[in-house]
Amino acid sequence: MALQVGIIGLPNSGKTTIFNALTRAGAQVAGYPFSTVDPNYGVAAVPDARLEKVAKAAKCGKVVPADLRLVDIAGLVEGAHRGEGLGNQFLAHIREVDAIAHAVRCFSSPDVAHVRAEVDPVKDIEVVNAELILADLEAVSRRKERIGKAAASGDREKAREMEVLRKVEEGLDSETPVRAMGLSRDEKAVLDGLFLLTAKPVIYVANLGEDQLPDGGPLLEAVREVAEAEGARTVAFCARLEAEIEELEADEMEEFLAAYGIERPGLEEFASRCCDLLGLITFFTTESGECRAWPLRSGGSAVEAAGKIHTDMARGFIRAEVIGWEDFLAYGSFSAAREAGAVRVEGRDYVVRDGDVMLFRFS
Ligand SMILES: Nc1nc2c(ncn2[C@@H]2O[C@H](COP(=O)(O)OP(=O)(O)OP(=O)(O)O)[C@@H](O)[C@H]2O)c(=O)[nH]1
Ligand SMILES: [Mg+2]
Repeated sequence: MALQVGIIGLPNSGKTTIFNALTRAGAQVAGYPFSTVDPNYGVAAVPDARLEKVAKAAKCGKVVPADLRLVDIAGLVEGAHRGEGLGNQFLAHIREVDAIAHAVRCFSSPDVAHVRAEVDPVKDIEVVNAELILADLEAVSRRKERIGKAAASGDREKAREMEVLRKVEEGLDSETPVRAMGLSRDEKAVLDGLFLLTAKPVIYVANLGEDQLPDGGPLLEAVREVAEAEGARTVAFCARLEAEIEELEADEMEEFLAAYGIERPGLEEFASRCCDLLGLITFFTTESGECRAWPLRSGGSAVEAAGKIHTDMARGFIRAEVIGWEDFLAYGSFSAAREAGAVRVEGRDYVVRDGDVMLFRFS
């Protein structure tokens, strides 16, 4: 199963607008809460300036960016862990994702209902995070009940699990998400089967109003502070504006962005941050006139990379020729780079680096 990022947040925070802008899926957006009930699944192309450069150097006619899988989830309200709103459904959908993009409303608009009288992104974040923490507390307490007897009667593995569960419970009680508890690899492994919501990596997406561009102002500052406190990143953009510019040609887009004082579409940064969050790196191929970016888990080997392209390539793997993307630009082809002695020959266990351009030999 390909890794996916779930977009969560309060109703009317702009989740579906963000999802549509990235995936061009055209899912329903509305000014009333709970316009999304069933999750929307979509695939976005990850913009990558390196890919464009490699394609140009290799004179490739076709450019295929890496995919990012997104899920747009129903809005959450206070009490979701008890089943308020679309609570339980919402939580079940979050369990399935590998990372979370938490959409936070910073824009004010008289046409778009808000659960409170005024826009307060910090309170909004607290409401959402509190629900996730409460849901995790329930999961932990259920697990404790389940293994309590075994742990007490000398089952060492269960006793160890109990120890970790107690530690996590304590942290959750003091409102710390699991991801910010500094757990060891072993401790995390013990928790794996529980699919805890606050253990998932998160990025905050501050959805700004058109009038808050380009720098976001005090509301964005406040979101950043909350994010930093738990070691998370923030991206900020105006989702509605970004959705509009997605429809434009490149030069028109630049003009449009410049009018708002923006250098680069926020969606681009968001997509690439999502890949980081999922622990993915990118390698490139330039075969048969097609330049392509492929996602690979960080630490992945050459044979795994080959398997991304085709299972046969992994099965019959002989060797990989590798050159960093920046070095590749000077040559434009593997044959030219090979002649200059700039290509490395690597075996199946080679750990692929972010930005490698690769050519696989297989039988
Ligand atoms: N002014 C302004 N309005 C926005 C922005 N982003 C979204 N909206 C509007 O806010 C409303 C809600 O947007 P949605 O994307 O449907 O919000 P949602 O979070 O998916 O809402 P639910 O699915 O109901 O939970 C729509 O009317 C959008 O047009 C923005 O950046 N600025
Ligand atoms: Mg929606």
